[in-house]
Amino acid sequence: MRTQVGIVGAGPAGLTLAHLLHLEGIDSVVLEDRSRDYVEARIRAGVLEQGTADLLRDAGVGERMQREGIVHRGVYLQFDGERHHLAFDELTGKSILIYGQTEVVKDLIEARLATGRPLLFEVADVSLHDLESERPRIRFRHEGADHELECDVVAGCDGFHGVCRPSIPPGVLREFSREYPYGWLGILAEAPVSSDELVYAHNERGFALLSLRTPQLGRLYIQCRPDEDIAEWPDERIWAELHARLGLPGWTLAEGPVLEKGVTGMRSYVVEPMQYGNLFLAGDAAHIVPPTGAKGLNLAIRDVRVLAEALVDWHRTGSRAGLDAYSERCLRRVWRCEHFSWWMTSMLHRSPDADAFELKLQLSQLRYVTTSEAARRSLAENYVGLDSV
Ligand code: RFL
Ligand code: PHB
Repeated sequence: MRTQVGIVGAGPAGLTLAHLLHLEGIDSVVLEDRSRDYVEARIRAGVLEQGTADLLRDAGVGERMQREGIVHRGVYLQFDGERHHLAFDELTGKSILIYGQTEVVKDLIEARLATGRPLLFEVADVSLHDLESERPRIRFRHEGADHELECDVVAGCDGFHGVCRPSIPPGVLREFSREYPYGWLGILAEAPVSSDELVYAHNERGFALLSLRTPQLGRLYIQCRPDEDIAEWPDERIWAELHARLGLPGWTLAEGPVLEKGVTGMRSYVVEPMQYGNLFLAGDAAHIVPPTGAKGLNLAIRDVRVLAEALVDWHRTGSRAGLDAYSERCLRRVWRCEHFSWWMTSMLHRSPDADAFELKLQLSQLRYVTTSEAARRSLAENYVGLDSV
């Protein structure tokens, strides 16, 4: 088998890349180790930057997103018993779109299958070879047979736990990381959503977030220990904690059946460079952010946009300048989002060893971002996505 771009991973990064390349007449093969059902059901992000939504729409995969996505013009920050609105549209001229990652992935899979080009699910034993040569190869098993795929380049879009990044020889990459002493316990609940926009709540009991997938389907999170045992969290306990952290006089959180629940750890992580020979890493394969800034999916899609442009340029002109600049171009945005996500996380979560000093600093910062126009605008422009980086 031979293709121009071998794509490992059918998450948002791999699927978007395959689609963008197809539109430009560049062939690819997408290899995914999970089943289609699994990939389409994996609940993750819910917030699309306007730039991400525009990209999907311009690429012709935004039809359902435009119909079913919910435009939000801002978010609420809650602390010290009060809820403050940040109007992103007034501050930046931009808004965000609520549309689940599961739906983005379903739309992209449908678009890929419609092209008739290969998207193989449930591949096993994926390994990369000759990455520094002009003919890198991917070996894998599929439906009981061994295969070898020869490519011009390999796109490593296989997430944080994938095989692409570990295929790079030791000593090439530099890693930067931070672990946080807490995680998020998230639920999906069949409950009418009690707020018109997302609520990020600072609370002495720990952070809480009210989000949604549809007006009838709430997505809610509470800060917990990174190793929290979900078995210790019956639904009543989760709701009680959500009420305690999000509740305000005169406002009640609506409850409903919990359809799904799970615990996610939080980390910040970046590798530099995002390239080795003819392997290009994109999305979570190269960087992770804590979810507080809602950046992970958006960054993954930005990476592959840069990569697609560089590959198209190479294909058309023979110049590798875009490919050579790929890592540096992406990392500028990656680090801006790393900082923003770390900053939002530090401002809103309670560390297990937090003292009164830390709490006072957080509250002071929260008051600053809700009262100073300059500070509000800074948060808003980062949240909706900066074009200048
Ligand atoms: P993915 O989505 O992890 O996809 C990688 C794919 O590669 C497959 N794979 C392999 N395939 C073949 N061979 C192998 N050896 C393979 N190993 C792995 C995997 O099965 C998978 O299908 O990475 P990608 O495409 O880079 O996309 C990144 C995003 O998924 C991620 O950044 C976001 O979900 C992060 N995130 C959020 N991002 C946002 O922009 N806004 C949000 O509101 C937001 N909320 C979140 C989040 C992530 C969360 N969790 C669970 C980590 C909320 C949560 C709770
Ligand atoms: C979500 O809806 O899953 C969500 C929203 C905002 C975040 C993180 C996750 O910051």
